[in-house]
Amino acid sequence: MSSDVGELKVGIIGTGNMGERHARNLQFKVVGATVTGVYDLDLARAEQVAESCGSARVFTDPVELIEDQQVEAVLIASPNESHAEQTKACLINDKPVFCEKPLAVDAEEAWTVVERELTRGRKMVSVGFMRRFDPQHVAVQQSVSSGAIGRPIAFKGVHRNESIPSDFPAEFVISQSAVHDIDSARWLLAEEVETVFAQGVQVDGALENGVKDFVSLQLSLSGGCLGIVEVFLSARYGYEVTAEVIGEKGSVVSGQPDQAVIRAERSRAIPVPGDWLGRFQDAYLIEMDQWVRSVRSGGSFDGADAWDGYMSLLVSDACLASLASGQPEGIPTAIKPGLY
Ligand code: ISE
Repeated sequence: MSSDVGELKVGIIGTGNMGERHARNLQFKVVGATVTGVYDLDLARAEQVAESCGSARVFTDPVELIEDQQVEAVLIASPNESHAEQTKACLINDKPVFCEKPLAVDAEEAWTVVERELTRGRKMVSVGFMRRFDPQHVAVQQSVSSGAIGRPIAFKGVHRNESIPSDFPAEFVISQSAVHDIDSARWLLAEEVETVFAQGVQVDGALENGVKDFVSLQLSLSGGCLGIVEVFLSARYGYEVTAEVIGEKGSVVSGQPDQAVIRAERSRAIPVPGDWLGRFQDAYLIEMDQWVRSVRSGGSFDGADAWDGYMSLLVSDACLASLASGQPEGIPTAIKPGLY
C-alpha cells in the first residue's frame, strides 16, 4: 500500500515497452500516483518492472489485479486482442481504466465497451491516443480551433516507422498504426470521417502475411474536409510523424521536438528518433499526468474516450475493407450517445 495518502494506486496490465514506459512515468514522474500491481503473461518481465517500481505486487491473473481492493485504477497495455475484455472487466469492477489504443480489435468489439460504459452511466474509459498530448500536435489543434488558419480544408498526415517485425499481422498496419492518423484527423478537424479509399504496396520483401507496409489513405469528412495520410512502416531511416492542417487562410504543421543541430562531415543534421517512445516521450508523460489528475479529481480526461476508440475503429475497419475491395468504402452512420 502506498504511504502517501491520496495517491492513486494504479495496476498495470502488460509490461512490454509501452506498459513499462507508463509504469515508470506513473511511479517516478507523475505526482499523485503509485504503481501498486503489475501483471504480464511473462512473469519474469512483470517481476522486473514491479521491482523497478518499488514494491508493486505481481499478479498472475489480470482479472485478479482488476478485482483487487488495493488497485484503484487500471492501465491496460496488453496485446490488442485483450483490450476490450480487460476494459469491460474494469467497468464491471467500477475501476477507471486507461486502455492503450486500439480500444479493441475492431469496431464491433469496441462497441461492446461503449455499451458497457453506457450501462455504467458515467465515463470511466480513457484511450491512449497520445498525440493529443504532444505539444507540437496541441499547437496545431489550437491554431485550427482559434481560427488562425481560417476554415480548415484538409488534414495531411505522415507516419513513418523504421521497421516492423517480419510476422507483423497485415491488418495492424491500419488498426494499430494508421488508427493514430485517423484519430488525428477526427480530432484536429473536429469532423467525422464518412468515406475512405485505401491503397497499399509491399516495400519490404521480407514481410510475411501479404503485409502492405506503405499505405495511402484518402478520407472525406462530414463537414467537407479531406484527409490525405501516408503510413510507411519500413522507412528505415527512423521514426517520424507529422500532422498538418491546411486552411483557407494558411496552414499549420507539427514539428519534431527540439533537437540539437549537428554539424559534421560537411553536413548539418538533426537526429531522427528510432521509435515512438523517443518521439512522444513528452506526450506520454503529459497524458499520464492528465489521466491521474482526472481520476483523482473526478474531472474529465482531455484525451480520447471510449467513443473515440470506437469511431477510430469504425474508420479503420472501412480502410481494411477498402484495401481488400480496391474501392472507396463508406463509414456506417453512428449516432453519438449523450454520455459523450
Ligand atoms: C505503435 O503501436 C504505436 O502505437 C506507435 O505510436 C505507432 O506510430 C506505430 O506505428 C505503432 O505500430
